[in-house]
Formats: sequence, structure tokens, C-alpha cells
Amino acid sequence: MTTHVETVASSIDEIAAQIDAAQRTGEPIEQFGEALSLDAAYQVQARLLRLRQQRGEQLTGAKLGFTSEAKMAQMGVDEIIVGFLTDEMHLRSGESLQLTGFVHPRVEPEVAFRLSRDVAPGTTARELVASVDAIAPALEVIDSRYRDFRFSLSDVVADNTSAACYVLGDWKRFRRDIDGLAVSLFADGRIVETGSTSDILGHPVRALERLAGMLTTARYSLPAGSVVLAGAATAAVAASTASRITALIAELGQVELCIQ
Ligand code: OOG
Repeated sequence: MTTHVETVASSIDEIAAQIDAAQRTGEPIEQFGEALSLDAAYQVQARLLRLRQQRGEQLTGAKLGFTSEAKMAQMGVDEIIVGFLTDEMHLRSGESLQLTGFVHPRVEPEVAFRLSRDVAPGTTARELVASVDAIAPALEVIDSRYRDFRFSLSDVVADNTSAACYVLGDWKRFRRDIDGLAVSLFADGRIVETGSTSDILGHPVRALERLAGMLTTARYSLPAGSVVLAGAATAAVAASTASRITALIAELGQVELCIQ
């Protein structure tokens, strides 16, 4: 006889398998909708991480989503979410992104933090911030696996918060006074989005503080050297609209992605 617990576990595996296939083929899927609770969605996400690790990928960090008004307004979701990053998602600044294999990728400017120590669920906000040793400008490529880039909160969490790739600029020594820095996103040299690092929860360090509480929900620990993306300060732009996308953050520098 199949118990309720087994049924739930198998549907989590089944949803993870569908999202994983969509991510690997670039074929969009339909949303799961009401049937998927937020807790089940984080279980799906943890299962996706396990599938990627079984294929040899390494966990390299975490990313926060919906930490700015601009992103909440663009996507109609207003709760902070967390996803994972792996080594396969990492691109060097100036590297080319092949659009084939993605569903409908978009690019957004981010602040990246680097952790100097292992951080496990239960780490306090203060300990997590104290473990940061470097900051860098970054770009995140997001690619919802759902048709038309539309989703509910649980759908996007199950889909690893649309994480696809990330590009890091040069690391600088961590300092706390990184609010109020101008953020600009350029497509082929033309400004397409502008904002400020203060658009990320009033101060990007608040994103780190929020991550501390969310690691328990997300069910993973971050090894020393991990990257944390604080969430985009501006709306995202479609990757297909340009052959070069650049983020410039005052005092932190710039980072670039070529699109093919
Ligand atoms: C979800 C991911 C949001 C951010 O920086 O706010 C996000 C999405 O917009 O598809 O990464």
C-alpha cells in the first residue's frame, strides 16, 4: 500500500525531474500552481541540487531573489526567495553565453559577496556578515523554465529561483558602506536600467542578513569561498536584445557578458 508520505515524496521527485529536464532541454513547462506548497517547493529545489551534484556539479553559492521593488514589480512576486548556484553556472567576465539551450534568458545586475568560512543552517545574521571577505559587481542570467516567464512564488522557488548563470567582476575587500552606489545596466553600450545598491532592501548587507534565516528553509550549507548574490537592484533585460550586456556599480567596477 502506498502511504501519503510516499506519494508526496514521489511527486516532489517527479516535479524536480520535470524542471530538471526543462532546464537541460530549453523546452518550457507549465506551472504547478496551487498544488505546490512553499515548503514542498524548497524540497523540489533541494532535489534539483542533488540531481546536479549527482552529475558532478559542485555547490558554489546562493542567490536571493525579490530583494528590490523593481524586481517585485516586474514579476508580481513580493516575498524574498533563495536559490543555489553551482560551478557549471559560473561564467568569467567577458565570456560568451550561447543562447541555444535556454528558454528565454534575461540578465540583471547584482552585488556579489564571498564567504571566507563554511556557513551552515543556524548561522546567525551577524556571524554570516562577519564571514564575508570580499565583494564584486556581478551579472545574473535568469531563465524561468515556465512558459512565458510567468510563475507563482512556489513555482519559482521549485525552479531554483530561475537561476541559470552568474558572472563575477573583480573581487574587492569587503566593506560595509556599500549602500547608495549607482547601478547601471548597459546593452551594447546603451543604458537600459538604472538603480542604486540601496534599492536592495535599503542596503545590500540586509540581503546577507536575510540569507542567514533562509538557509534552514533551503536545507543546505555553503562551503568557504561560496558566492552570495544579493538580488537584482533593477529589472532584468532579455539577453536576446544585445550582443554585450554590462553592469557598472560605482566604486565596485564593471562586469560584462557577451551574447551569441
Ligand atoms: C526570479 C528570480 C529573481 C532577483 O534577483 O530578484 C531574482 C525571476 O525573476 O525569474 O533573481
